[in-house]
Amino acid sequence: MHTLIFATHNEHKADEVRSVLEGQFHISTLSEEGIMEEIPEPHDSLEENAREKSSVIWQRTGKDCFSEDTGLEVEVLNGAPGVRSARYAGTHGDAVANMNKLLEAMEGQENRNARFRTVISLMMNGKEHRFEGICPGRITLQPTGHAGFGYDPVFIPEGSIKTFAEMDKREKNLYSHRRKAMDGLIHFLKNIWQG
Ligand code: ITT
Repeated sequence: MHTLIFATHNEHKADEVRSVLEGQFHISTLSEEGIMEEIPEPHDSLEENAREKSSVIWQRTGKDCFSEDTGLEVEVLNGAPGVRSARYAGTHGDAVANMNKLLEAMEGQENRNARFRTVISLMMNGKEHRFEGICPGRITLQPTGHAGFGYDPVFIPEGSIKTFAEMDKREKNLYSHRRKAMDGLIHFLKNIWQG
């Protein structure tokens, strides 16, 4: 089976991606490759940050790899927190603080429209290929559910009445931005590897 490095330290993302791939390709994460340091995300767009992560790992390993960067884009906040989603409240990856800051920023707002956007950057033989996935939905008034990660407890995808944090991985994958971006990646890889 073909192996790809997934340039992430986020085990939740890796779990979701593995459950989409289900035995089609083998995924190896950065910790499994022995790469422990954080890869910087210094740019102002998801596209540039995703490319930074995949190209750093490509240069380091010389192996085919992909990364993804995801942002939550809220309509009344003009697309914020967007590329700053992980560090919206200051500390990288503090999900509770990030959600609290978001709910405060949206207090009294009737327009709760938002979307998750994922950009995947695949590096194969040093050349980049990019895939995008968008999940429209809305922000709840308070966190609900305990599954998933990040902003999942405050996001209801269009077509559902549950937050992502009230769904198991399989159900989240029916709607999710990450799965939609993965569909593009899988289609591309199947064409290359399986003709
Ligand atoms: P990497 O190692 O892949 O960079 P990360 O956790 O730093 O992992 P991102 O920069 O892509 O990931 O994450 C942006 C933030 O958006 C992340 O901290 C989460 O809080 C949130 N996020 C990303 N995907 C999400 C999802 O599917 N559901 C809820 N929140 C999500």
